[in-house]
Amino acid sequence: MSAYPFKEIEPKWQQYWLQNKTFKAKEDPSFPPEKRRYVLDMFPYPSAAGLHVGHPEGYTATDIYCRFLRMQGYNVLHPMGFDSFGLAAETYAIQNGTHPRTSTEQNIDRFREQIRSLGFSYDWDREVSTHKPDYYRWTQWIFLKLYERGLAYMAEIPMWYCEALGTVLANEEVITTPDGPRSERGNHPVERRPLRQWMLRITAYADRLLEGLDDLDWPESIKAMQRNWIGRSEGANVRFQLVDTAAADTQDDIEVFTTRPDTLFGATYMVLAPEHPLVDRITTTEQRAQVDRYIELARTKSDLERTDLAKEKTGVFTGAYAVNPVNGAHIPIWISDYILLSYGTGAIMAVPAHDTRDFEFARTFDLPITPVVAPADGGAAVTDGSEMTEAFTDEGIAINSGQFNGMPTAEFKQAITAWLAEQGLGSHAVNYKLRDWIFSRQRYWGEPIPLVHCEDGSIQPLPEDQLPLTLPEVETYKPTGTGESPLANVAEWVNTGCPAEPGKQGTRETNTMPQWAGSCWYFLRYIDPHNTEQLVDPEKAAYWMPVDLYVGGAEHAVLHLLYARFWHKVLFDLGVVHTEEPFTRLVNQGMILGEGGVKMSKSLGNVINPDDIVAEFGADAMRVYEMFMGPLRQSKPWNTQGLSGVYRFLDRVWKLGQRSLSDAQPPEALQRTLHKTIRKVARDTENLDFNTAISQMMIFINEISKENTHYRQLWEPFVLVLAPYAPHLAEELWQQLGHTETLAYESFPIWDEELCRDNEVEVVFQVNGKVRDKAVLPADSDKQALEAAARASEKIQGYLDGKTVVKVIAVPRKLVNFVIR
Ligand code: ANZ
Repeated sequence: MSAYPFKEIEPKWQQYWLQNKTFKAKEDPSFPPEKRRYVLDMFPYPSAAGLHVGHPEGYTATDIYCRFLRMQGYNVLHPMGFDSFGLAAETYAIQNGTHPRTSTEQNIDRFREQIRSLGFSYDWDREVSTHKPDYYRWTQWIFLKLYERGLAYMAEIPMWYCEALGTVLANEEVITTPDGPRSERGNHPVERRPLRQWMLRITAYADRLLEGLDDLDWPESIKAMQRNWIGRSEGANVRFQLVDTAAADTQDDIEVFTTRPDTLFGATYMVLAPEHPLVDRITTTEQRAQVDRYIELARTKSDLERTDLAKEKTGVFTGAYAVNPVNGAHIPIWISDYILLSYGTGAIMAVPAHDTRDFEFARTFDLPITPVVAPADGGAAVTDGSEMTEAFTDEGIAINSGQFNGMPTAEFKQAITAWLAEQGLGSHAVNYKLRDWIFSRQRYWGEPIPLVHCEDGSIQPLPEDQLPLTLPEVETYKPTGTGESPLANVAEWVNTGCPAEPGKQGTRETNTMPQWAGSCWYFLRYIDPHNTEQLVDPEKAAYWMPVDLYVGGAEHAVLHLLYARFWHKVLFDLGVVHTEEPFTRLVNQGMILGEGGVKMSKSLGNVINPDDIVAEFGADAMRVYEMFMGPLRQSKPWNTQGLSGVYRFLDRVWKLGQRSLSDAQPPEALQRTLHKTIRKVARDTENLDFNTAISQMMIFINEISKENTHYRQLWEPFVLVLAPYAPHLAEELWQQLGHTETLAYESFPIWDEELCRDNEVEVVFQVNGKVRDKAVLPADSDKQALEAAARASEKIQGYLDGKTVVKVIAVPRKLVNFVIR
């Protein structure tokens, strides 16, 4: 018998689904809210390289899940589109003169082809591309709403600028080298220059962005990253008077932000960021030359380099002194690059006894160290700073702190903050690491910002009925060399009327939006992609939103997900959407590594092209293989042998399907295997544990292959169970069974609990001896099977993540224990 003819089957069913619009989603009111699901993939950037094997991993996972849901009677929205603005198309345009639209749309066509060749069940009538004017019209509309609400503003921001490339660079485009920061492209020197930028006031939403995380079903690690990124700190702002000297203007005082106001008695010096505006005014004549030199040096360093804990501390004394408000001590004021201008007030009180960086700085420059906190557990209190070998950063009990001695840290913080407020010297303060979002790019290939700078100096929004403001054609995509976008060269586009005052002149904003913009809200447009009156019909949005499951790579842990949450909250405030959060459940697929466990990369020559796999083994084999490689959330290496194994499994299924069917009653043992298979596949698919579902299907096929008779009663349900995973093959087999319509909406088989119940035991999963999860498993599961089941548990994965498993103890019928370090 010939091998299974995937080359005929697969295109045939892809055509069928497309022509019959099998997966078209409708807002059908007969589905109650709990029977509607919105399942979303992170849409791809259509790069010239085409799809890589990482894309189909997440896409296959959601596709299986969606196909399963439809068979469970859900109404499913599952769309796909393209994140099609961005730098790569522009760089290509500069090199080859091809319009970015042309190359982008070619890439999109190729991506769409590749995605379709994998048989995903998208509703293609909802496809969007962020570079299309009927899409970005609404991106611009959202920008206008942000502007109206005071959430978009202009500011001079120090930006990385590369003289040689004549352009501004994003942080990601700047690399750290021994010769200072350089451009990733071309390795040219770069420096910070203040440039006019559009900013979005995401900081106004900091607290809501934090609070919203609590109720989301997201990986804890991603939530933690978002919390750190927002970086909320509570403490106090404290004002220090300057000591009257010839140079210093004693009218000024220096305000600092501290999370440890309880250490005020231990503040033995102060440090300002080199760019702090007071530096110029307080520096004494003797120190001026040194200070100026230091400031010049700091300008070329990135924030990351400046705050690197491991780095040698550098700094210069300004010659000025301040008064410590609690004890009247005169303390010297230094500048150092470990203080960032952009955080807190850009100045600190240094407490070397209790802050690691201050400690190193004090040791380097021989500044006094006064301990003011002793360990609460009564451990040996160091009262003399000269005896300290490192800073004591824990909380504890106050010492060397006058009337506050003996007070525990938390209480002292409150007491001193109240005292400072009474004295008019300070107040309770909250600080965020989160900065406002620099939202403009000096580029061509992005959404134009729909604002006009009018003659009278005012900035006027374009009236909504003039949207979309489309990109003009330009002669060159090269940056202007002045830090302005190439759009600045197009006089006939730039010069326009002032929208507010007819007859008056204006010039258009020439900066464009960053690539993040379009991806902040695309999931809303899928809901109503052809609406010319509204971004989305609120009723349709209410039907589908929020997204029930969002699957994509962990590389978007912070920026994309934070920006999208921010915009969603603004749209919520505008009444466009009815939920505060866009994505209820988030799953990050693990990375697919090259054979041998290393990253796939062009230079290693180990990149796998999905097209080759589809051509040689078929789309179903590719899908099943990628899901069989290991748990979805874990990274795993590509393995060609594993792929052949999956291919042989599908080939066996095909060949079984070609046998003649018996309508006789199958033996009970086989019925039990079938029902266990149905149950396992249903449960595992619901939990996205696809690898274990597939192995159960393999077990089933093994069992029935041993029989001489091929039973319809076993085969029909199996074909349906297989369908979400290998849909082309399943459709073909279903047709061979005499059905004339797609199986996409057939009911997923129901298992008989009675038939599943033989010989099962509850097994507990432990990590370092603590029970962390349990599962009901076949009583005869061997050690390997037990370990595999434990590793497939999401809870256990959480504990193993990033840890080294030293030993695995598996006791059949009882437990699995992971000893980790
Ligand atoms: C005195 C002190 C004593 C501090 C102590 C810490 C420990 P987080 O928690 O990250 O918010 N700081 C304030 N502004 C800074 C700036 N612009 N650049 C660098 N460091 C800055 O950190 C707040 C603490 O970081 C502040 O509390 C301040 O040092 C420092 F035992 O003040 B602390």
